[in-house]
Amino acid sequence: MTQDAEVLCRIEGRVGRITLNRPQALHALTTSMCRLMTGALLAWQDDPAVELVMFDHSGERGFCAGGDIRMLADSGAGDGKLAREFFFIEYRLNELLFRYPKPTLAIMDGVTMGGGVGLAQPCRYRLATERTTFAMPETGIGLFPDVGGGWYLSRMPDHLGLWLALTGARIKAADCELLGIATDFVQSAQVADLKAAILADPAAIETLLTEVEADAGRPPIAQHQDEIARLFAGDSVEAITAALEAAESDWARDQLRVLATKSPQTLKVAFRQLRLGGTAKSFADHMALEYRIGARVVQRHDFLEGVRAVIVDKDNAPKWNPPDLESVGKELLDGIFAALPSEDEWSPLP
Ligand code: QUE
Repeated sequence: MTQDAEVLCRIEGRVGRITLNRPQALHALTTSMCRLMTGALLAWQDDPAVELVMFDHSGERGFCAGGDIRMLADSGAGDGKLAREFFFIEYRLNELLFRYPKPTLAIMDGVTMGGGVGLAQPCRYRLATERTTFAMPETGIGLFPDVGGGWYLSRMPDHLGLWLALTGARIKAADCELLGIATDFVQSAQVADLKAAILADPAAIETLLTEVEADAGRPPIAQHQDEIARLFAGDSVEAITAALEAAESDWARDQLRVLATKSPQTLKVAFRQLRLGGTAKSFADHMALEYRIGARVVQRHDFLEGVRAVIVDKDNAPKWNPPDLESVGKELLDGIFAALPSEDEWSPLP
């Protein structure tokens, strides 16, 4: 381990500690960060010196904003090889965490989006603070809500996960608790002491969390839960937008305005992805499906254009192609979801 590595993996006391350390990019994940974390987790899973694994981040801002989007777009504009390699390794890490044999803790004390969600959601303890902002914003850049999004979001009540996936809505700690995204809430001012206490006595984590647990307040989304349950129950993205149009509430109009800015291709991909994710036999099976999607969409127009508009030029005026929901046909979607040649398919770590 070196102090300037992009992720710091070390044993402190009886805790394997993984500190995301790329603050200039809000700790967005690179391929080498995923490799380092996977190596540490594999070494620790059979090491009796490690009782618990803790994920946190260095510095003040953000837990993890996602993935190295510029690299993915540069690769996608060419042969896509490095982008596929990133997804392959990242999803293996996500799946390893999903079945990890030791207790795991993610401290989501800041922005937690995309790739950060893939690290935090499989953890047993998922800590939110008043600084937590959670989102799966990929429909805004023509990507898709990956890292297991199709699995987790489809298992949330009342279509709230589908609402998160389609709109890319940003939510705070109380909503994260309502949705089961966070298991515990503490004030960020308590985080340093809590970490020190867990590092000193990881076996006491449940008691320690209970001792500092605070009230996250009222979840704002509860006000719209019934409306989401009704309006996002449709059998297609078009059915959902039709229901929103018919609803004639200010909130429904706001959702329509948001959806109109998103990639029509990604909206339909995400809808199908969550449908399939909700009935997947295993998390690993589902990640093989997400890899097929990722391998395709990373080379398509909407992702390259979305990154240009939102991340590079920041004009927030992407020109999607296909331009509307009606033009995103079944054949296009079938192609994105189709099996890859067997030698290119994703597989979990042995
Ligand atoms: C969708 C995304 C990402 C995003 C914005 C989206 C994403 C991501 C980042 C990001 C943010 C700040 C950084 C950075 C990356 O933004 O995955 O390096 O400093 O990593 O709308 O999927």
